[in-house]
Amino acid sequence: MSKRYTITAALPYTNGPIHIGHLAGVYVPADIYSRYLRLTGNDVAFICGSDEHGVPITIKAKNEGVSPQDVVDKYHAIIKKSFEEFGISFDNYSRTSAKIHHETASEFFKELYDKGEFIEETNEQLYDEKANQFLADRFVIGTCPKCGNEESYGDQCEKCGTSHNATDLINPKSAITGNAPTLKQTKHWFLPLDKHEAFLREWILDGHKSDWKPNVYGQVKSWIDDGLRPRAVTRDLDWGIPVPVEGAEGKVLYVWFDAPIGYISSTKEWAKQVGKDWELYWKDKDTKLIHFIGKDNIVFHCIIFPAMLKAEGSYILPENVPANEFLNLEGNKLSTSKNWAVWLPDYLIEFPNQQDVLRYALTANAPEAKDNDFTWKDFQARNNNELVAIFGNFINRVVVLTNKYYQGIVPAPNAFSKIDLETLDEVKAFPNIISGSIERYRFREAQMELMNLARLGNKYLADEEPWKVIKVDEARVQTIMYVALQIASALATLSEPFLPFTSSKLRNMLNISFEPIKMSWSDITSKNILIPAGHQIGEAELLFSKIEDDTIQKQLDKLIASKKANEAASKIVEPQKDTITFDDFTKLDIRVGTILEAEKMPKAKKLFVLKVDTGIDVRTIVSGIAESFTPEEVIGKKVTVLVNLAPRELRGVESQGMILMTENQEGKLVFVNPDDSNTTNGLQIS
Ligand code: B3M
Ligand code: ZN
Repeated sequence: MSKRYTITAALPYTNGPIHIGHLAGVYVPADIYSRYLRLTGNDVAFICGSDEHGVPITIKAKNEGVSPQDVVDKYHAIIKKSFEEFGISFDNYSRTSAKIHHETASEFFKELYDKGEFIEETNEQLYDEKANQFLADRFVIGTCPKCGNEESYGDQCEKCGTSHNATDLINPKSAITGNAPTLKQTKHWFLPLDKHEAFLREWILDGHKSDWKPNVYGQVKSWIDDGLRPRAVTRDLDWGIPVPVEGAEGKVLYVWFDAPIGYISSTKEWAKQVGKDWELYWKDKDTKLIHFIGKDNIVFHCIIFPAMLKAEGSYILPENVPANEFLNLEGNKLSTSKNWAVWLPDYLIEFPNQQDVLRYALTANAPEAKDNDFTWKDFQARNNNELVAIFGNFINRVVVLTNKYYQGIVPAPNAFSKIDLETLDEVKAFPNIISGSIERYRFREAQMELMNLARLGNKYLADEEPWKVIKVDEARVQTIMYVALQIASALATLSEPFLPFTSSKLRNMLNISFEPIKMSWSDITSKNILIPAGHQIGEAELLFSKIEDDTIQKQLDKLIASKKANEAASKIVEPQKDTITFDDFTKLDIRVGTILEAEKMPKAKKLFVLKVDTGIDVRTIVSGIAESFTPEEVIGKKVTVLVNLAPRELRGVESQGMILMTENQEGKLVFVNPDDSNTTNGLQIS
């Protein structure tokens, strides 16, 4: 039975292009699901848009010396294009800077405000005196009170997923100036999540224990069990949607308040364009609302947004929130700032027209239940061993042989053998198998089954060997090719959600569209004939081509270059110390000395006890160089010695001076050597 679905995919922050992690985690699964639902006759609104507010965008604009609007204009265009290029079949891709969104979000806030759903409170928030700014969200970094991650943001810890208030952070630091913030009074509006706790418990913890993914359910449960507290939904920032009430000058809506409303405004925008009623997609209880998101978005979609919808009162709640875990790249976390990523625009330059290969590899390795790793070797293997060797090979043989033997006309079958009948029966089972997996959000499994259908076809041809039989039994070959063509035709339909470009090419080749030989998912099971005898197919076209080792090596080299650049960039050059006067300097009595003896100080890893001939005397100096040198390496060495440093006792030994050391470019401790100059950094006294 046809149903109505509103399917949303997380709105990407518009501060950079999209990479494979985004595609694998959210957009490809959401697209597979939406395409599948359309193909099975449902009414689908697949909704997304750019998330253009929030601190990440402001920070990017600051770093680049441009306005936040410049940043979002640039990346909105890039991201939108990438989605189109990769066949992500949104019904609408909007943006949160659109007028319709500002209006929708403002009205939503006003509605809750008028209903008394907010707490208005003036309290102390973190403030950066130097930057003259309140610090919220990504403007502040500190230790997560829950898991101890030292790099938690003000609103959320990316390590444990907890969402908190900025004032909860331990040792907070401004991300703008690095300073410790002070506290300053300011007024904000809070959504009292505690008030919605009972409803959330019942709706999710009791109602969705078995149908929500365990990773999602678990995170939500732990959050609710920790106790819900009021959350500020406004911010003291100048980029965002102005808070639409009196006395809120200079304040905007918290990005996580306005962004999910973006799903609603994007649906409105779409409905207007196509002449539909948007409210059916958000307010009719027969509509199924599904949010596809990444794991760091769970609490916002499972707790905060539903609490907002519930407080408003007229909206439906999500039926499911299938969040994926993270995808890593070659063993390391994907990172925009470290350029450890495969960006979609770059991919298409290297692999033009090979969107389906990436979609396939990402789905085959999707981080559905745990974090997973993308490797270029696996990508190559998936392409060469599966798409080329199985799917492509099967289709190519079918189309080439049909053209060769029958001028491209589907032959009429003769008597079916047992194998033929079993094979045709097996084909009929695939739609249900694949549906079952897709409907449980198991897209890897679903795609594996699709490939199993291609495997079935490939094996059938390899076993029946029409290219041999043709010499002895032409009538039999007609039947073999007829059966093979039915499999090819089933593949054309069933591959559509996963490999839309391939499916379209294949339908062209077989000269079938979904019209006029109307083929839907269930026809494969219910009809005996998918492509009839007498139907004219087209010429063979290559669906996939082999990816060579050197192409893969090129991608790996790119990553190695990123790694090297990161290592170079992460070397911190200590800033110059405060200026000293010449008089200060002349107070130092520096002499050339020779190390006569060196012994490790017992129970002190770093210390040597040295006997040094200073030219004035032979004295004892304790030096912290024992981790960088052996005694043998330093005995006999000419060194620079500060001789008039006040004596100091170190572990019971009086040190009467100091050996001057510094670090070279590789960060290695070296002597300030009177004979040569292998020193580069500022003088450091060891
Ligand atoms: N922009 C977060 C993200 O890109 C955020 C999602 C919003 S969905 C309403 O991770
Ligand atoms: Zn944490």
